[in-house]
Amino acid sequence: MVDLHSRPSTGSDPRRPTAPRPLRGIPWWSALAGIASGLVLLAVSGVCSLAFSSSSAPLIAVGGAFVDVVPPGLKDLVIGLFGTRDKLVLGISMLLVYAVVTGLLGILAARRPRTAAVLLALLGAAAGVFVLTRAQNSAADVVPTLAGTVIAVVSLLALVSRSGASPSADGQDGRKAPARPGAFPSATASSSTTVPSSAAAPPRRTLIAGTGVLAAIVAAGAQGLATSRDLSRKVAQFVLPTPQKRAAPIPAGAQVDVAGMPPFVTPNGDFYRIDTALAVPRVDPTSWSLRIHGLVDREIALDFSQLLAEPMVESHVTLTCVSNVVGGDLAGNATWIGVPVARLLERAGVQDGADMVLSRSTDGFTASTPLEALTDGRDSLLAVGMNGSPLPPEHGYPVRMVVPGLYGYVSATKWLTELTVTRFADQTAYWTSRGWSERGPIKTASRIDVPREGKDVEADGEGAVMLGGTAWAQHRGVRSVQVQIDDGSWLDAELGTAVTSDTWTQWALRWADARPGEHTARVRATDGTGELQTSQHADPAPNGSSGWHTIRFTVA
Ligand SMILES: Nc1nc2c(c(=O)[nH]1)N[C@H]1C(S)=C(S)[C@@H](COP(=O)(O)O)O[C@H]1N2
Ligand SMILES: [Mo]
Repeated sequence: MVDLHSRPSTGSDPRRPTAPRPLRGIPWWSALAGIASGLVLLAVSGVCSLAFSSSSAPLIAVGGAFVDVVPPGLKDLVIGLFGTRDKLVLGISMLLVYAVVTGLLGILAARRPRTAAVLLALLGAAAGVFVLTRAQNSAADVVPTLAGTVIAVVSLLALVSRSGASPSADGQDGRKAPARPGAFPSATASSSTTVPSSAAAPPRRTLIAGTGVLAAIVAAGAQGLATSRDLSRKVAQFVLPTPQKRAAPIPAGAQVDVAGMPPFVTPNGDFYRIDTALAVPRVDPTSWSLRIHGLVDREIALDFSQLLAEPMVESHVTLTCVSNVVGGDLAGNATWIGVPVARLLERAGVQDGADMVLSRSTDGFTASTPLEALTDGRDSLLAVGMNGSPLPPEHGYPVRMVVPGLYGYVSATKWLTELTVTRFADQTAYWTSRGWSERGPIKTASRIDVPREGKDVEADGEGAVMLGGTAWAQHRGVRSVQVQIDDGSWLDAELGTAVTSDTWTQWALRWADARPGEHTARVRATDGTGELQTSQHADPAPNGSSGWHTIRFTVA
C-alpha cells in the first residue's frame, strides 16, 4: 500500500533537512532498478532485432566486435578451458559486466537521475556504434538499439522516481509535500514533491524490478522462439536439388564393429560447430546472392535459384578444424551436395597471376583458399546440402564452401556471399591476420576413440580387449594405422572399408593378450602417399596440431 499522506518528520534532523538518506537498503534497490533498465534495453532491442540483421542486437554486436579483437592468447586460453562453450562463457561474462555497469548507473540514478539517464543513453549510443561497424549490418540495423535505449532510459527514470529512491522530478503532481525523512538532496528537491512512503517502497520496487526482469526473460524467450521458427520455416521450404553426380553409397564396413565408436557419418545435430558468429547469421535465401570477382575476365553474380539450377555434385568429405588438439573431436564427416567451385571459376575466367580465392561470409569472415585446391579436380563445392538436408543455419545456410584437404579456417566459409580471385601477396584472411598460417593443409591425424582416456575396460572371454579409433589425411587418404600398447611393437590395425581419400577412416584392433593392469596405447597413421604421421608434438597454432595420440587405460 502507498501512504499518500506525508509523514511527520520525526527522526530527521531539523537542522540538516538535506541529510543523506541512510545507505542501508538504498543502493540495493537502486542498483536493481538500473539492472532492470539495462535488461529492458536488451529485451526491447533483442525483440526488435528479429526484424533486422542477426547482429543488430547490441549484445551480439559488441560481443562480435570483442571476438574480432580478442588477442589469440586469451582466445586459446578460453577455448582450452571451456572448449566450444566459449561463446556461452563470453555471453555470461558480458552480462555480468553489463549488470555491474547498469547497477552502478541505477545507484547513480538515485542521486542524479538525469546524469544517469544521459550515461545510459551514451551506453546505448556506444552499442549503436558497434552495431554499425558489424560487416552484415546496414544503417537501419541500429534501430533496435536506439529503440531499446530510449525505452531503457524512460524505464530508469520511471523506476528511480516511482521507487522513491530519488526525489521525483514529476512536476505534474501539484501537491506540495514536505521533504520526506531522509530524502536525498538534489537540485530539484525543493521544487519537486515526493509522495510515496518509504515504508511501502521496498515491496513496490521489488514488484517493478521483478516485472522488468520477468518481461526481459519472456521477451528473450520469445526472441529465441521467433528466430528459430523463422529460419526453420525458410529451410523447410527449400527443396534440396537432386545431384547430377551422386556419391557412391557408404559401405556398411566403413563403420568398424567396436562398441562406442562415433558414427562414420556425423549427424548434422552432432557435427562440431566452430565460427566467430555469436548469433547464427540469418540469411534470407530470397535476397542472397554470390558475387565472383577480382582477377577474372567476367564478374559473375548468382542468386540462390540460379545457383540451385546449376548441376549438383554429391560428395563425402570430412571437415577438420585447425584448432583440434591431438585426440580431439573438432572433426566431422558429412555427405555434401553442391556446385563445384571450379565450374563457376572457369565461367568467370581466372586471370594469370591469381593464386588464391578469398571467400567472404555475410558476417565479414574471410578464408584464403589456394586457387589450386579449387581447380585441381577435387570435390571443392559451394554446398547447399548436408546429409540429405539443407545446410542447417549453424553450418552455413544457405551456402557454404567445402574443400577436401584444407582446414576449415582457410576453406569452409559458411554463409558465403563473395569470392574474390586474388593473390596471397595481395590479401589476407580473417585468421591469417591474427597469426595463423595463410595456408592450412590438413595434417595426417589419428586418434583412439575406444577405450576413452582413463577408462576401466574388461577383457572378453578370451582375454582380449577391442580398441578402435579414427584417422584422417584428407585428399591423401589413409593407407594404414598402427597401434602400440605399452612399449611393445607396433601392431597393424584393421581399417574400415575405405570410402574416398577425402573422408576419415575408422580402425579397429583386437588386443589378444590383454593383461590386467594399467596400460598405455598410442596410435599413428600412414597417409596415402606413404608418409608416416609425425610424432613431433605441435600445438594447434599456427597451422594445426601434430603428435601421436596416447591414452592410459586399465584392464580389470
Ligand atoms: N562465416 C564463417 N565461416 C566459417 C568460420 C567462421 O568463423 N565464420 N569458421 C571456419 C572454421 S575455423 C571451421 S573449422 C569451419 C567449421 O565448420 P562447421 O561449424 O560447419 O563444423 O567453418 C569455417 N567457416
Ligand atoms: Mo576451424
